[in-house]
Amino acid sequence: MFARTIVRSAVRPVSFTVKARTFTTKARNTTTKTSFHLTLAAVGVATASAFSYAYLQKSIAADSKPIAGVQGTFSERTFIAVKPDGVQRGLVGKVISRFEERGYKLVGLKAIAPSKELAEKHYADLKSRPFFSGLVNYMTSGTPVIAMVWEGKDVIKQGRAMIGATNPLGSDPGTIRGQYAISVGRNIIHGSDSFESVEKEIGLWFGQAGELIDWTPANVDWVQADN
Ligand code: IDP
Ligand code: MG
Repeated sequence: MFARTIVRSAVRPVSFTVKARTFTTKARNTTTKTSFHLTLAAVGVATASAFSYAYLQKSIAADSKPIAGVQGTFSERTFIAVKPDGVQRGLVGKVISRFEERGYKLVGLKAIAPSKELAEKHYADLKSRPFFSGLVNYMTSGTPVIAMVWEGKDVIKQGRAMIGATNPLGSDPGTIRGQYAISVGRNIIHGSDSFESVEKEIGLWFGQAGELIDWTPANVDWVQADN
């Protein structure tokens, strides 16, 4: 797709010059030569782009771990999402900073405006609750959700502790909800509550191969070692 776009835009000026050359014979030769060279250049650029695109796709580190990591190890993972109210309020950076500064490793990140189907599946356990349809509407407002996968020691439990209680009235002031939210219906962030939820939620939001990146932080021993 990328290569096709380049070919189309690079070739367009050539067909324009072809029309103009009918006025004089001399100009025809020059223009034809120029057109030929431009076409060659366009083909060259397109081919190089196609190759480098294929190379880049291939060179991205494949995720070699189970989708949720291994529970109870340094590779344990959790699914964290800044919900649409957090995005509208410009709190994405604050949330990312908290997890980064704590020492966790970001292995997946994307902005996604969830479909109704995705929101309903994500919150399937709350289907019978009176606020369910309002919850789905809020999640599918068209404002993106910033979906993330974080990895590190005890990240599921620690992630929940950092986020704070579901109802901000009960969230400790140092938690994310305790600092940034006042209403249970607009509590800005989601975090998986168990290993089973992590498996389900990462599968829903990052289910395609290659969406999570396995990498080693340079400071890994300074952050994770137990001695
Ligand atoms: P959690 O997000 O802390 O895991 P859950 O009980 O799983 O809490 O609820 C999922 C989401 O549903 C909450 O984060 C909140 O956005 C919404 N929610 C939960 N309880 C209520 C409620 O009583 N009224 C409105 N929305 C609620
Ligand atoms: Mg929950």
